[in-house]
Amino acid sequence: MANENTIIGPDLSGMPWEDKPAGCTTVVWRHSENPIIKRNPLPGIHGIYNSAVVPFEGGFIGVFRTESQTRFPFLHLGRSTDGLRWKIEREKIDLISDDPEAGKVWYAYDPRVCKIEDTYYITWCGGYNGPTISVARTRDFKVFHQLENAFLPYNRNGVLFPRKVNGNYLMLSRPSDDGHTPFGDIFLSQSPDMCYWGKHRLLMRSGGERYGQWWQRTKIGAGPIPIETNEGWLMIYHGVIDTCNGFIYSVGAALLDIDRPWEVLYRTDQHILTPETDYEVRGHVPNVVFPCAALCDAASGRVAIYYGAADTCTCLAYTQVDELLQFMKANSQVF
Ligand code: BMA
Repeated sequence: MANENTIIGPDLSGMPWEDKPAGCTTVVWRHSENPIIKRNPLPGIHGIYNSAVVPFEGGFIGVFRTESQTRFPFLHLGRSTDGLRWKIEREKIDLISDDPEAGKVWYAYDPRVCKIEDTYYITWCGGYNGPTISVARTRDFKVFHQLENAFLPYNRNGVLFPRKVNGNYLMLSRPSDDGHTPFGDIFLSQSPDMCYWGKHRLLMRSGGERYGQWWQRTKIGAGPIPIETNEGWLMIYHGVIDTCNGFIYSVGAALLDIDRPWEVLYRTDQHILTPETDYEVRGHVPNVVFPCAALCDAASGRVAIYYGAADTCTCLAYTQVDELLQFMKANSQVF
């Protein structure tokens, strides 16, 4: 298939990549050496997963959900020259806050990292009398300033857009409950200053009886930072079904209007990645694939998706943006 180069952004030829294996018929394919961060990666750490990676100073840097034997999650910094082999710091990220109340966050998980202009923003699910969206900024990954929580509890999966649209910062999020939420739709909110958030718009509903979308019928949540393309914002997200054996987390994709991103143009009417391999169906929470970051190369249209597998380890999968857009157009249901 011709490569139409639809990503708007920098070239990143050094990012991880493997061509689609011969005979593979799916639009997303797994890295051959998954997981890239395996179970028990460090002494006393039994899992690193649902984590966020960005290019930085000629290599890659990441904010990692790291769990010790307490299973209480914190964020740790990691560095890599190739995006595959990671050196994770033993100490959690130290956050500075001007207002001690804003800094009172008990736990931290499912981070995303978004570069906007010359600043990197980290959003994560922080505990402030229940889960909500916490935010910090850094320029150098040495000093981290924690900002105000974006929303009231309870909320999860806060994902920023990589540039302002119509003068405002944009954030996707998923209002939730204080437990293993059995519902959830994605909303889009705007802020002039990264402190006060409003103009909350319903973006996408979970599937259900009416739509025949059982893989995403229970809840949905945004994944990596949306990727700007010349056809719209490519949003990769997770969709969940409740079964008699618990939740199953899969991955889907949608395309949002570039100037009015609260409007969905296409949305895959089927998952593009679902738990199938041993490391996805076995682990601390079986049957979870949970994407939190994507690297992409505008020159080649390559996309590498980082996802947590079974709440235990960190994996990679690949797609080609023009192929994914074509797939979405041919297999779309918007609701
Ligand atoms: C969600 C979050 C994720 C986790 C998923 C599956 O509610 O807690 O971190 O991967 O459940 O356990």
